[in-house]
Order: sequence, then C-alpha cells, then structure tokens
Amino acid sequence: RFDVACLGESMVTFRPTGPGRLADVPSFDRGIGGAESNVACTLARAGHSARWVGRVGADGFGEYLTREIAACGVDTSAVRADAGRPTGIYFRTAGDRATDAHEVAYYRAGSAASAMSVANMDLDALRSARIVHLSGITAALSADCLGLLRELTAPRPGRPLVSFDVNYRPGLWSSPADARVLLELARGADLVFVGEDEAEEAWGLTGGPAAIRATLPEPATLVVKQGALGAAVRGEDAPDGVHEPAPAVEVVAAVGAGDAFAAGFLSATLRGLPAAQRLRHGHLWAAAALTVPGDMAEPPGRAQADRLAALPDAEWG
Ligand code: KDG
Repeated sequence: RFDVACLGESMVTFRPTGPGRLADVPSFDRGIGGAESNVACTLARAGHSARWVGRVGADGFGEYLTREIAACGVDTSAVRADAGRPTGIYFRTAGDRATDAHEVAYYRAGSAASAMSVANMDLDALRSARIVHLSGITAALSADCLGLLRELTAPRPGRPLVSFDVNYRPGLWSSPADARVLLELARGADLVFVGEDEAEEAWGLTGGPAAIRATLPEPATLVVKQGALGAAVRGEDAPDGVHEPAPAVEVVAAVGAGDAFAAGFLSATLRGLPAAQRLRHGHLWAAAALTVPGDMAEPPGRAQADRLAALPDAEWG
C-alpha cells in the first residue's frame, strides 16, 4: 500500500538561464514541474512510498517527465500516455527576489492532462493509498478534471485520507468567482492546505486562520500558511489552533515551497507526529525548497529535522 498517491498535471518547465523578462531572455533550462508530482517526488526522496497518477502526451516531453519523476523513486505505473494530445509545458522567470514578481506562461490548454476524467483514470490506483493528495490546479484544467476532483473528494466508505492543497493559480482562472469551486472541493477533503493570501484572493476571506476556519469547518485538519510569518493548524489534535513561526531563510525562489511544505506536513502526519511538529516539518521542508532556484530540493534528513522540530519554542526559528 502506497503511503501517498498524488494526482495532477506535470509539465516540462523552462526557466531562463539569466535574469530578465520573457520578452528578452534568449535561453532556458529544462526541468520538471507540477505541484502534485513535486509532492510525490519530495516524499519519495524522503523514503516514503509515493505514486504519481497523471496523463502525459505520447511525446518526448511526456517521456522525459515520466522518467524524471520515476527517477525520484516515485511509482509511475498508473501514468497514461495520450497519443492525441501533447504534454503541457510552461515558462517561468525567476523574478524579483524581494517581491517574487515573476512571469508565468503556460502552454497547457488542450494538454493530455487536461483530458483526465473519471472515465479514463485509474481511481483504484489513487484510492488504494493511505493518503490521496490533490490540488486546486486540477480543478482549473477542464470540466472533466473538475469532475474527477469532485469524485475523489466525495464521501465514500473506507476512502483514504484526502489531502487538498488549494493552490489557487490566478493565471488558470478567468475570474476569482470561478475559483469558488475550490471552496466546495476543500469542504470534501480531510486535510486542507491554504495560503492566507490565496483565501483572500480566491474567496475574499480576510481575518486570518480563525476566519478561514469559520468558513471551512468541514475538513478534519485545516492548515493555513502565512508566508514568512509561519503557519497555523486547526483540527483534531489542535482544536484551538497551533501556530508555528517559519524559520528565517535567504529566499532564492518561492516556487515549489508550498509543495515542499505539504510534503513535510504529510510525512509527519504519516509518522503520527503531533500538530506542532507537523507544522515544523512543513517549514523545514519548505525552507529547503525556498533556497534553490527550481521547484524541488532534497528534503532535510529525518534525524536532523526531527531534532529541530522538537526544539523548545525559544530555540526554534
Ligand atoms: O507549485 C509549483 C507549481 O506551481 C509548478 O510546478 C507548476 O504545477 C504547476 C502549476 O500548475 O502552476
């Protein structure tokens, strides 16, 4: 039984080899991206059994993506290649370090992954894991993809723990009003990750973790990320909420930090660690991703992360 099965679109990503705007930069480095496969890869690198379920084109980019994700130690046996549609790709500038202002150009409309549906995906490959990890990105890809998320977040006896990262990507939605559906999906999950900024942008919710919890009381566990301020969890073993500040790091690129945070929190959840330590694992894994230019970093070693996660409050951060 896999610890975690992640569903989502992965793309070949192109990052400029130097600074500048997309209009100006002449060359790019190739890498892999995709929020959910980032989570699977990071968990696999940390020794968990992880599976990624998705669709790619029957093309060179699809082959490259599947090979790279498998090379992280992730099971890709449920990934399907679609002969009629291409693998999605995207370009992303490094942007400004202080503000994280960057450009993103997606070439994913009509991609193989956008055709994922209840009819063509192996739902048992997901439901047989201990945790199914999903994200709001999938909801924006097509009506079929949204239907797939609805199916996986619907109540069902014996279903695995359903983890949902809201991952609001404004470039994928025609208006924030459409992203209200993310609230509906989050309500069906057991564990939800959301940024305070996303909750405001996508749902107009201000007032921090308590206000978000008031609107989203259904998930057994709600994690609200507050950027450099830290993160808060409300749920089963933290009914009144626990907040943990984020350690200060020299940020190179914020991309992938949310995925690393989710992976760290999920790893600690699988290991039965208490709420505060789950948050701290999230922060430590995110710190590793924040200090590299690409989407993914090697997660911190377990012994060291456990030692830091157990520090008294005064010594943390
Ligand atoms: O979390 C990082 C992702 O945003 C990136 O890998 C690309 O999945 C991606 C997306 O759809 O934005």
